[in-house]
Amino acid sequence: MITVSVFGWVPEFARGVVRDLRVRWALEEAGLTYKEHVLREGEKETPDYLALQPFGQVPAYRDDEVALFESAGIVHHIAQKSPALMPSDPVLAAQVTSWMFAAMNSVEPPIQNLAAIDLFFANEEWAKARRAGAADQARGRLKALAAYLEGKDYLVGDGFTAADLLMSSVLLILRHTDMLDEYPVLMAYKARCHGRPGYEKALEDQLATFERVAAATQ
Ligand SMILES: N[C@@H](CCC(=O)N[C@@H](CS)C(=O)NCC(=O)O)C(=O)O
Repeated sequence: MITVSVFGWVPEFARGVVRDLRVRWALEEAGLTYKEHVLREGEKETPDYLALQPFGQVPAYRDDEVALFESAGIVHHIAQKSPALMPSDPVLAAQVTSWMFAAMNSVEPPIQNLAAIDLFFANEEWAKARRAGAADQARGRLKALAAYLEGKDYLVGDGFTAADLLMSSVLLILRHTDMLDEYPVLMAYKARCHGRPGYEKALEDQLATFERVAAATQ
């Protein structure tokens, strides 16, 4: 049985972008069922949980063979089991893996940096001074990604892969801005990826958990 650790509560701005969404989505695409482990308050700091996720974050993942953390590492593990996420052709598979790292290492950091400025530090003087530079850095990556995706539906080959799952999840972090509107190619790409039933189900399930936990604690 596959288990994914998730939060039962997060602030409104984070609902629908918590990183267990990527894992839920990958499992939906792969057609694998899972159960949630909803962390109770304070559980993420316990030795048992830190043994699973050393940074006390979600998601953590467990199946009959391995216990894993880091959303991209987990998605990669799931993708190895599923042609819906990873092509069988070794050259294409290597390219997918490369793009998965690109999503995490080249695109997510400037986007996450901008989101942190906007969502956590907006009233700090240093954040106000830094915001324009951080936005420029994010735009630099978006511009390059849009140029690469021009004329393509997906990052690698002809079909959706784990690379698109991660890249479109990273673009979602910008939902509190209208920055993506500047790149119609990326808007269309994100809509293409997020129009998939697997994404919709994963999102619905993440949001349902917050509702269920809230109802149970009232
Ligand atoms: N690089 C990690 C980041 C995980 C992460 O940032 N998780 C957030 C939720 S989206 C979290 O658990 N935040 C609570 C905390 O850091 O204490 C991954 O992709 O799994």
